Amino acid sequence: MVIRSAKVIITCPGRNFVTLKIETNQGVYGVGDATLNGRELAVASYLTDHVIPCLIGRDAHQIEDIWQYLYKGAYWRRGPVTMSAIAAVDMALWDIKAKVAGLPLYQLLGGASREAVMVYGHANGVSIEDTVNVALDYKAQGYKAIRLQCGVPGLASTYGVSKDKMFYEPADADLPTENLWNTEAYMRVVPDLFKAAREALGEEVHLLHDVHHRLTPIEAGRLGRDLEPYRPFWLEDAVVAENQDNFRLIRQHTTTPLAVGEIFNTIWDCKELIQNQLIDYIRATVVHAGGITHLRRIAAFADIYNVRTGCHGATDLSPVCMAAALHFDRSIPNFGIQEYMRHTEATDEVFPHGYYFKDGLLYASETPGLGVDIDEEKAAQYPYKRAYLPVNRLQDGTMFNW
Ligand code: KDG
Ligand code: MG
Repeated sequence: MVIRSAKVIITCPGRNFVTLKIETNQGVYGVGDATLNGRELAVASYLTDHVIPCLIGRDAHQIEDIWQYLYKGAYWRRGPVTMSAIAAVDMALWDIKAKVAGLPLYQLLGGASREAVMVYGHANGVSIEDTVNVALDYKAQGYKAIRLQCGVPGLASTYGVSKDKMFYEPADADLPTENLWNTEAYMRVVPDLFKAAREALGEEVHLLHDVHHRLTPIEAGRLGRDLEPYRPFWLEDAVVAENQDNFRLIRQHTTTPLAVGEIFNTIWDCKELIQNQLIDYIRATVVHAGGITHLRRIAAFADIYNVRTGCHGATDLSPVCMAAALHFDRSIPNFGIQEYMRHTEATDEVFPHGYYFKDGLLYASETPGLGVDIDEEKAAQYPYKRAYLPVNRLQDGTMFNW
């Protein structure tokens, strides 16, 4: 079965998504997510101009060899653009293989290690009270884990706190929005948020928080320690991670579990973090970390160091990526949790899928393949619209860490 053709589909049903569709000479096709928030067209070009010509005529079953060919053969390795493009090819090929086998993908990845996967939802609010009220709604909907983010007193806007309670979309403008940041005010409000949330929500529900890389290691150590009485499930992206030793310093000061990795692209970004047991959860996900093939390698490596997975699952990861992540999550032994942010209705219509949410868990589709498709006619109704993630500055105007 050889690859006959492949194309890139760009659509914006509320936000931009880039999807690769690979067709074989036997009529079977597969889809892969290639969305890189704020840099979508770079991946689209990488695929159309540089990858697709090399795929035509190859055996669609040779997933591992095609992965190695695209990674090693390009000479220029790693990076989000390259790895998102490779991921899209990898997802589409796994989709094809599972369709041909007549099995939902998780069956080809070793079968189910669990029936369904625990997810966390996002409770956002301008104030502590607002956030706690939204978190109570999530609890009432059956969520077992909830991420808490609230506005920082004195700051007009804060990255990670959405204006919309149902849908969170950080890529909000034709040119980057600029937010201001105040570490001291932030370090005061987050422990108060967790205290109020524990009191309102009780002991059973897991509580998470994302720092979005806005602290130094010693500040993160302090925040982790201040949150310990409220037993957070994790503290995410506490610091920037280019210097993996940052996490050693945090570890010396707190037992709050640490999660990082949504912007990682390969195992090399987290090798030291994992083998030195400096983190508890690795958040790399299918689309930005080289597809199912490479993410399985990262997870297997993490497993021997007691690090569990917590795949990124924000709205910029399309339903194609979410479907792939759920088959992966369902199969691996060291699954921890899956992030889940609802897509808009228009997105769900462009990407019909079989996965569903029930009682705090997501269930992977049981149809052969990934269990997700793209409706090309509907996709064509939503042309690409440039959108950027915001930029962060300290109040004195200095460009900040992340
Ligand atoms: O593209 C960036 C977003 O996906 C990211 O800001 C969301 O931090 C995020 C998260 O944890 O979902
Ligand atoms: Mg995050």
